[in-house]
Amino acid sequence: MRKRIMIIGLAAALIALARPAFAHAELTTSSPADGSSVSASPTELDLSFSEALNLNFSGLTITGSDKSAIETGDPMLMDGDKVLIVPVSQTLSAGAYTVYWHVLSTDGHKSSGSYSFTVTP
Ligand SMILES: [Cu+2]
Repeated sequence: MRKRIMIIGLAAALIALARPAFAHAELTTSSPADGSSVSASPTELDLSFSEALNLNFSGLTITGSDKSAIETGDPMLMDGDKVLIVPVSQTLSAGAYTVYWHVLSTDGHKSSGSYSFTVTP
């Protein structure tokens, strides 16, 4: 327990040190989470970032295991423009899905990445 707190403290210190050089938006959490399994098809994807985003230049695509694109609705921002919310327009069948996100933070920096989750029957 104490070791975990130390590691969290160290990680926080490293993030604090890295901040001036890397102030652009990084994905901090998502729902469904990276590597998670969900039993129900999500109705939306929530991506939390470290910085506020510019909605006009931020978005995502989600693909199934056969690389086919999943239909999504219009993205929106919440919580100080740091959370990108994208409705999922179709029901996801069981399988693995990858989310490819790209964002422009309000400091003018672009960043992108991807993560995956699984829908279980
Ligand atoms: Cu930046």
